[in-house]
Amino acid sequence: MPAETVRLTTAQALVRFLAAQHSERDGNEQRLIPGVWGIFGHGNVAGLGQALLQAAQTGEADLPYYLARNEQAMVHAAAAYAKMKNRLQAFACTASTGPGSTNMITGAALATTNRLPVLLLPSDMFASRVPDPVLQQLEDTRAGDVSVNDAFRPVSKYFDRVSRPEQLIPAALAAMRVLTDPVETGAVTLCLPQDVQAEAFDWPREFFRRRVWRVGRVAPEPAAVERVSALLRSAEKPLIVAGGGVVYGEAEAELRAFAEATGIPVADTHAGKGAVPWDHPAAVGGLGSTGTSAANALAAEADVVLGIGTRYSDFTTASHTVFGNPDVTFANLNVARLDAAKHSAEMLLADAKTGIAALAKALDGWSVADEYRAETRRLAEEWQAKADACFDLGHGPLPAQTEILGALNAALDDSDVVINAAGSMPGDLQMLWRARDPKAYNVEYAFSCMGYEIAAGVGTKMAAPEREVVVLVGDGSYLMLASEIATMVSEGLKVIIVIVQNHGFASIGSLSESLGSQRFGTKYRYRDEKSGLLDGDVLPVDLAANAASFGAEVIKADSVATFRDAIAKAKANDRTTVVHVETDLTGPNPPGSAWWEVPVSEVSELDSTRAAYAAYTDHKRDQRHYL
Ligand SMILES: Cc1ncc(C[n+]2csc(CCOP(=O)(O)OP(=O)(O)O)c2C)c(N)n1
Ligand SMILES: [Mg+2]
Repeated sequence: MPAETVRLTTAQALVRFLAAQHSERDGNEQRLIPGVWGIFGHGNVAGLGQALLQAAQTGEADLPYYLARNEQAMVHAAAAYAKMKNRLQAFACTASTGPGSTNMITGAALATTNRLPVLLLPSDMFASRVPDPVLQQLEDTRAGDVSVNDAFRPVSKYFDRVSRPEQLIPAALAAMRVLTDPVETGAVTLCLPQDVQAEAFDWPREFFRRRVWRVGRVAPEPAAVERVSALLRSAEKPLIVAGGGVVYGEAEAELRAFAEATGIPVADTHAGKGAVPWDHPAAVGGLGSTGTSAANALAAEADVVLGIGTRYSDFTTASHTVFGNPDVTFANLNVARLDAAKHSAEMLLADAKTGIAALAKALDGWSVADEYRAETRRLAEEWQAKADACFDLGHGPLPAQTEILGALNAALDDSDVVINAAGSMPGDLQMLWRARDPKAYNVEYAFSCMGYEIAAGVGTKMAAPEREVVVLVGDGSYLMLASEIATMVSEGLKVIIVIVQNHGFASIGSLSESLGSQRFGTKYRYRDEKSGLLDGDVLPVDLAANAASFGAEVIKADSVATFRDAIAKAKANDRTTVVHVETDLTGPNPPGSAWWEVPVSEVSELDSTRAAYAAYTDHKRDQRHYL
C-alpha cells in the first residue's frame, strides 16, 4: 500500500519538518530548530515566506520568524544562540538570492570555525532555468549549475542544493545529522532555488513525524584511558588546556573535581573560560599569546600537556612557542580525531564529561607533588596582583581600557554574560576577565569577526533571557555592524551595549607599532592636507547619537567613576541601554608574556621595520613542531 502523503510546497514541507526536530542529551530533550531568522527578497518571499506565514496563521507548524537587519548579523545571532545552548539547538536563517545569501557567508565561516551549528537556507536561481538571467544571477560562462551560493561550499560542514522537491528529504535529514554531531557541526547550507520553494509535491507523512536526534556521549576506549593515565602518572609538571569542548560537553563539574584531586593546573582558551572559576586553586587563567604570566610560565616547563576539548588555535599555542620543554608530550581528550591528533598526541577519543570521569577513575589516589601545587598557586596569585594593577591605573585624562574592563567585571554578577569578538578587547579579556560560570564569557575567537558583538547580543539574550547580557564593542566593530540594535528594540530584548570609543584600532594600532609599521592607517581621522595621510583631527562621528537613533537609551561616560554609574543605571533599566565610554587608544595594555607570529617585511627602507624584523627572527627560533 502506498504510504500516506500530504501535498505541500517544498518550503511548506521544510517548515513542517524543521518544527518537528528535537535534540537530546543526558535525557534532556529540546527543540532542535527553535525558529527562523530572515530577510525577505524575491528569492524567498513567496516560497519560504508564504510557508512561514501559513504556519503562523494555521498553527500547522510552530516555527517563529524573526526579522534581522543584516544577513551576516542574523547568522551571528544564530551562532551565539547555539553557543549559549551548548550546540543542542540551532536557528535556521533564510535569505534572498544573490547579496542576501552571500551576506551570510562570513557568518557561515564564523559558525564553522567556532564549531557552532547554524542552518542556512540561501535562496538560489531558478532550477527550471527559464527566467535567465534573473536579477542577481552570476552567469558563470563555464558551467550552468554554478551560482554565488557555491561560495558556501568551503565554509559549510554540509552543503546541498534542493533542485527538485523530493531532494529535500535526504538533504534535510543529512542537515539535521550534521547539526547535531559534535564532531562535524558548523554551518549547514541547504540552497533553495526560488521556483522549487513554491513547487508542490506529495510528501510521505512520515517525513514530518517527531524526530529526536540523539547527541549522546562517546565513551573512551579503556586502552586509551590506560595509555593517557600512564602518561600523566609519569609527569612531574602536567598542565591541562581546557577548551570549548569542556563547556559544550557540560563537563565543568568533572574538570573541577579532577583538577582538585590531581592538582594538575588548568589553563583555558576563550571557549573554555569559566569552566573552572578564576579563583579555583588549580586555575591559572588564559593560555598563549594573550595568556597570563601564570599559564604561560607553567606551559614553558610542562612535561605533559592534557588538552581537553581544545582545537589548539594559533593564539593558544602562541604560534607554537608556548610549550617550551624540549621533552613535552601531549595527550588530547576530544570527540574529534582532528583535534585529538594534534601535536602528535596520545589520543583519547571521548566527550569531555565521560573522558574526564574515566581519567579521574584511572588516576584515583594520584596527585602532583605538593611543591607543584604550591608553585601553581604562587604563579596564579602573582598574576592576579598584576591584573589588579591593570584595573587601578589612575590613567588620564581618558581611562585605560583595562580600568573599564575591571570596573565592568566588578559590577557584574557571576551569571551575567559578556560578549566580544575582535579588536584589543579579546586579548585583555582573556588575560583579565574573572569568570566563574562557563556561560558568562562569550568571546568569539576562532574567526574574531568584527560585527559579531551586537548581533551576538541578540542571540545570547534570546537563549538566556534570565541573564544580564553585556556586549563590549569597539568603535571599529560598531561602525561595521550596529544595525541589530534595531532588532533588539523591536524584539524587546534588554541588552547592555558598552561602546568603547577610542577613535581607531587600539589592537591593530599597537600590533602595527610592534611590527614597525608605525600605527599606519589605524586611526579614524580626517585626511591631513600636508601629510596626505589619515592623521588629521578626530572625526565628529557620534556613536552615542547613532545608538540613540535606533531607539536605545544611551548613557555617556568618560571616566571610571562615571562608567560605574552608567553600568549601575543600565543594569537597573529594563530596555536596551548603550553605555558610551571614551578610552585611551594607546593603552596601556596588560603585560604580555608570549608571542604571536605576524610576519614582518624581510627587506625594508624603514628603520622601524628593520628593528621589528630582527625581533621577529629571534622569536621564530623558539617555534616548535611538537612531533
Ligand atoms: C570583519 C573584520 N575585519 C577586519 C578585522 C581585522 N581587525 C582586527 S581588530 C581590528 C580593529 C578593531 O577596532 P575596534 O573595534 O575599534 O577595536 P579596538 O582595536 O580599538 O579595541 C581590525 C580591523 C577583523 N577582525 N574582522
Ligand atoms: Mg577602537
